[in-house]
Amino acid sequence: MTLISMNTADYDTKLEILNTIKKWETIIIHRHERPDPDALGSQCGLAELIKGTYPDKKVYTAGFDNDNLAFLQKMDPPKKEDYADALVIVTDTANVKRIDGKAYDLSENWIKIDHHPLDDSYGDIEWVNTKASSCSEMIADFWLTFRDELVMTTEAARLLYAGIVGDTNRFLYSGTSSYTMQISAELMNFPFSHTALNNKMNVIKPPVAKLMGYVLENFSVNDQGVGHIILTQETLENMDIGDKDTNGIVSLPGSIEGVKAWGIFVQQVEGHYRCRLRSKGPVINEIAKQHDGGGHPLASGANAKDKSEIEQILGQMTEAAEQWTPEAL
Ligand SMILES: [Mn+2]
Repeated sequence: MTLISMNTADYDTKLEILNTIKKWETIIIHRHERPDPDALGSQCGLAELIKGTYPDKKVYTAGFDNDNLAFLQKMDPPKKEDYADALVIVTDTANVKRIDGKAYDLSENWIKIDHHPLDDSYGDIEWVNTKASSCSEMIADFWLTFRDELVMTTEAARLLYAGIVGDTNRFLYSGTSSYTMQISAELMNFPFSHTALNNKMNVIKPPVAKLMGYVLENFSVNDQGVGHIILTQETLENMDIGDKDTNGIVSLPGSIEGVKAWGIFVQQVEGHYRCRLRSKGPVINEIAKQHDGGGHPLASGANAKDKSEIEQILGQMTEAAEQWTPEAL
């Protein structure tokens, strides 16, 4: 049986995107700063899908390279003058402020493809599907919608699969649907090694392993099930850890008994704290929005200027945790 898209609600938008892609010779794809596998997977996976289908088009990928994710793809950046006559597509990015590679505004023609709750409207065409587990799932769904026309390649399939695995934390998070599994099965039919890819994605550097130990040892949880840890610059320096290495520990506290929601507060070189908020049910993105951030209901980012703002965020999370009743099994 050949799977076709199960997402019929967005058909008109997807068709409009396909027709727009057809019209342009030069296409530049952006994604958010500090990329994760889904940002890179959706960005580079879409680039490969377009190149596989239309070999004559020039397709660029913009943004800074993240060495930790070099096994996915390196950027193929455009020159400034390429924007003069180009279509810009931004994947996995809720607001303009977070777009990586700042030349994006040099084009007048934009498409946004994203699965975050609608925060900042931008783009001439905006395709937002908050039910999708990942933006990579949306790109794969786009392929399935027009599978007679679009050519999926092994490299595109590998990238999109990595994005889905990344954003679902290996199909564990609530965003994982039966459709996510069906799409992933379709991608797995291509001859890349998903085992090798999964192994790469699971690798942690020795300093990160030490940081995991530190987090588990020093993590505190209040009576309402809200946990937190503050990682100061001094702690990070002692462990030879940079802010981007802290990605690997964010989901760690979720498996501790009784934890409903938690925050990892990472002090930045300038002194303020980057806040990574996670939850198993209590909604936290509304809280994140009040502190210079945003994101998904159960996974958000914010910024706190000092420890008293961290206290305030934890207070609000505690209130949300008190109001929350866990789902029955
Ligand atoms: Mn994503």
